[in-house]
Amino acid sequence: MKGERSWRFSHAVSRLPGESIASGLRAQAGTDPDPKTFLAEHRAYTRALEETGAKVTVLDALEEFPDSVFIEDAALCAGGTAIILRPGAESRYGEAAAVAPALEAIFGSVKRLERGFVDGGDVLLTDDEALIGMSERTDQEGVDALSEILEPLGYRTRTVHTPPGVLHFKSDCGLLDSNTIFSTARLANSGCFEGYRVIEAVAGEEAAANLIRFNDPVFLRSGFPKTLALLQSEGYKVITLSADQAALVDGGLSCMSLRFSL
Ligand code: CIR
Repeated sequence: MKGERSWRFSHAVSRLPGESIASGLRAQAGTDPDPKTFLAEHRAYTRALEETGAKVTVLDALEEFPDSVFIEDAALCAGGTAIILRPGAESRYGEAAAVAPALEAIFGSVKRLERGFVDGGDVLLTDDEALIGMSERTDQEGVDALSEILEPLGYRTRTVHTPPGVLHFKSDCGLLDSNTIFSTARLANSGCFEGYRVIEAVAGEEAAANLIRFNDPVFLRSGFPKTLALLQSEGYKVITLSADQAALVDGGLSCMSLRFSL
């Protein structure tokens, strides 16, 4: 089933950050994100997705869930199906039920992960494969349960490992096209991308690896000039977007939308 289904999208769903984003989870204490600046970055992000021709639905902020702007962790859209996940952090568990009504309205019905834990940030979809990274948020039971849902949708499953100290599998990689993955060296060196072409992140710019291909452009976090030049030299059309506020709470570009075609 090779084609364009891993990067050509008609729709995206996103959720506004709330004032409570300053209480978002993070691995290391640091500066709190500023809700107003985050909102401005989020608007620029959703507008950029829309400018590719997609319909973008922006859901209201959920103050009771500080990390709910990172909507990708609560659900996965694959093969025309929305799957409600079970996020692995206790404070984020309720985000799954909270996103279900919006996805039911768009898809008509949804499937649900019934056991284990999976954060969507640990799932990299290619056209015919789901690479699922075991991590502090995603466990074997969740991988097994998700595989059972994805296989009838035409995805083989490859269980891979998120490097120690890295929040999510996709913190360190992103899809560039149906056969090409951009990855940090520390992740690529694990051999998890066998069969794909890998473009390695530039040393010192590893944080740029959390990029997304959404229709024609690749969206890259601004502030990584060597990565920008590398991707352009490889022939990709690149749009840079600030995600500095998301980064203060360990988020990036991929986490802030669900991307799919109907
Ligand atoms: C968290 O720790 O869950 C959030 N502060 C950041 C989630 C980022 N999501 C992602 O990488 N998929």
